[in-house]
Amino acid sequence: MTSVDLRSDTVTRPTEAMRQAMYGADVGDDVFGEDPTVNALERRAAELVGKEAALFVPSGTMGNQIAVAVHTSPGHEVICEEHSHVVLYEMGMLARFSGCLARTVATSNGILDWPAIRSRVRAASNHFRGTGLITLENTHNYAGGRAYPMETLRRIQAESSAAGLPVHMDGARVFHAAAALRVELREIAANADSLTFCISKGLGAPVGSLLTGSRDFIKEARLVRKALGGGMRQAGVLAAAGLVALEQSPANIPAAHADAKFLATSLAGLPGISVNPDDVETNIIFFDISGTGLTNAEFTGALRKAGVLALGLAPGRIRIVTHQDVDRACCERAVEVIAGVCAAPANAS
Ligand code: TLP
Repeated sequence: MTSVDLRSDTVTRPTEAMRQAMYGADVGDDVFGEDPTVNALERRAAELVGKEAALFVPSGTMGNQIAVAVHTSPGHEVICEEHSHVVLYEMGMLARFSGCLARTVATSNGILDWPAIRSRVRAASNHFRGTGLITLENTHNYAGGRAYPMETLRRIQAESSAAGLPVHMDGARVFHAAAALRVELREIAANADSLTFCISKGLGAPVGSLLTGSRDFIKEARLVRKALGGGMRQAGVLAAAGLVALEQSPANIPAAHADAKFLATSLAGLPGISVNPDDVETNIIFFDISGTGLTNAEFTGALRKAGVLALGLAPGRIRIVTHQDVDRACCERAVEVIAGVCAAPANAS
């Protein structure tokens, strides 16, 4: 029996339709701008989010870090939530590549609001370079897939543009935010100057992300992508899967959200586990296992032996993520396995 892989929504395999599209993709050299399938994907991405242009990049990390580099200059301060991907999980590139300083803001749920952002904004002076960029993560991974409320986003947009500060949105899972809030992607994207979204997270494509923004921003971003070694040549074979993902996969997101609620509700009743199902808005669930007396490695190791994969992301904190390669039956199996480990933790340690 194959494992139920809930470690991330990055683990999905390309669908048959994606594989067919990849096989038949028309390609050219994208560094010369001559790959028709990459060009089609970039046009479609820009259209979907309502921006002038888009750039196909190998990963969400590269999309975010190119955006930071284009929006800022060395010495700038970047305001971000303290557990955001851009600051904690991107190999220190904010400092390493763009020479920027992260000004983090602690929140209870991953969501920044304007008063919290304003408390970190600094105009340049003789003593410091000042704020160069605000980044927002939507949905917020480490906060358990939280989506920014639209009114919070609109206020940030209005105030930041009045202050002349650019906003970059790490929308790795912005399709999930749009589905949860029942709004169009472009309504969310309108509140950021640039936005990265991933076709390989929850949308089933094997590789890639799209960085979107104004025509001038993307022109500059293309040069930074090349500097990072992200010029992918005949990348149309990958873009072809991306076009199918954009067409077909958003329809699968509501089921992934319903599965996540099902998982959280089921786990909430288990001994030793603490999780609030009301906190689960999209496809990411974090739960606390301190009450089982097991370490993350013991807990995930016992699950793995029984064919369920989960990720320990902080001491006592386990993450599971639903996606289009798992269905309700898989989730039921995962609950059974987790229940078994909670009922007899001594067998796992
Ligand atoms: N996140 C991965 C891990 O790095 C934690 C995951 O499994 O969730 N922004 C956000 C909000 C992300 O969650 C991720 C990936 C990225 C950016 C980076 O994307 P990649 O992995 O394509 O560089």
